[in-house]
Amino acid sequence: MRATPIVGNLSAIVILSMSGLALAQQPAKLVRTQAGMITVATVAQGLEHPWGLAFLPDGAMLVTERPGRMRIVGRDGRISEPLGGIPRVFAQGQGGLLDVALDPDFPSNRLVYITYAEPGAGGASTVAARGRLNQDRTGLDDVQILFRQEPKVSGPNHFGSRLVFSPQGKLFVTTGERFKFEPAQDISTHLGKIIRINPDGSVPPDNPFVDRKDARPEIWSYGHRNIQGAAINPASGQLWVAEMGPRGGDELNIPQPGRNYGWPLVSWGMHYDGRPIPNPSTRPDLADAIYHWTPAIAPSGLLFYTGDVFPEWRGDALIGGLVGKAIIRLTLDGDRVVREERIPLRARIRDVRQGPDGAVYALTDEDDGHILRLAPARLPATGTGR
Ligand SMILES: [Ca+2]
Repeated sequence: MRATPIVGNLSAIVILSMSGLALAQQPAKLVRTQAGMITVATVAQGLEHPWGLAFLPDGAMLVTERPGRMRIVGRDGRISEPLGGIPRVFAQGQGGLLDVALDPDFPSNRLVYITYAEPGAGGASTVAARGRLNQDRTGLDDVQILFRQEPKVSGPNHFGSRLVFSPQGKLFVTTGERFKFEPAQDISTHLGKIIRINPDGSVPPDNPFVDRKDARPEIWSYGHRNIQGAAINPASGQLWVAEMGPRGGDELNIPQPGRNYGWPLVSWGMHYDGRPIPNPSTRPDLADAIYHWTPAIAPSGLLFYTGDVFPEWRGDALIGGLVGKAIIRLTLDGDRVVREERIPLRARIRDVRQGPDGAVYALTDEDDGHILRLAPARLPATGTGR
C-alpha cells in the first residue's frame, strides 16, 4: 500500500489546546489516515536512541535510551536526569539498554523490569532484570537479574528484548539469534528463542521443555531471528510477535509453546547478500507466520489498540517500522490480518505504546530521538485542513 503524504502543519497554539501539553516544542504535523486527519506532536525530544517506553500510573513515562540510561518524562514533556541503578550495558550496534515494563502490581510493589545487552566473557547477551523504583523516582533499587541468555557470543546484533506480561502473570522475554543463524534451531541455547519465566526469574513448571535434558527450560518457542515487537492480543489472551526477517520476510507470529518458527531453515526473505534461503518458504513441520512483509518494514514495537480516542483502530495491531518509517496498522479478523494501512511518520519508529489518555505514543530511533503523540485532529471550525 502506498504511504499517505504528510499534508501540513498546525500552529503551536492549536496543538496546545488539543493535547493539553505544556511543552510541545514544535508544531504538530497533520497526517491523513483512513480514520481521518490526525496530529503527530512531539512530546519530548533530545533522547538518544530511545528504545522502550512504559507509562507510570500518573501518566509520566519511563523511557530507556540505548546507550544505557533510563529517564522519566513528565506529562509536561520535562525530561529527568538519568535514573540510578541501571547496570552497565554493552552499548554497541544494536546493543544497550533496551525495553522497560512495569510489574502488573506496580502501584503496590513499584517493580520495574528492563532488558539490556550485557557484556561478559565471550561477548554479550540479552539479560532481563528488575528493580524497585525508589520513592523520589531517581533510581532503581535492589536490581536483580532474572534471566541471562546463554551463551554470550561476539557481535553487536539481534538482541530481541521485548518484555510482555501474560494475563496469567508470566513474563515473556523475546530474544534474537545474535546474527548467528543456526543457534535459533538449537534448544540447548537461548539464542533466537522466546523465553517465558515467572516474574522472580524462576521457570514455570508448565513450560514446554522443562522435562527435556537437552533443552533450556526457559524456552517457550524457537526458530526466531530477532523479535523486537511483542504484545498480548486482548481478544485472545495470546502472545503475538513481530519479527525482523533478513532481506524481506519480516513476520507476524502467534508463538505456541514448543513450536519451531523456522529460522534459518525457511524464510519469506533472502540473505542480505542476495542468496536465497532454501525454498519452500515454509514447511509443514514448522510453524508459519500469519503475515509477512517483503520489502521489509523492520518491525519494532507492537500494540493492540484498546482506547477510545481512535474508535476506528480498536482491536487493531499497531506496529512500529524502523525501515518502514511508519506505524503499520493491521485490521484483524480473529487471528487473520485482513487489511494494512501505513501511517507515515518520516522517522525510524522503535516503539509504539498506548497512553492512559488513549492517544498513541511512538519513539523515534535517532540521535535526537523524539516521543511522538498521535491523536485525532480536531480542527477549528475555520480550520485549514480541507
Ligand atoms: Ca518464521
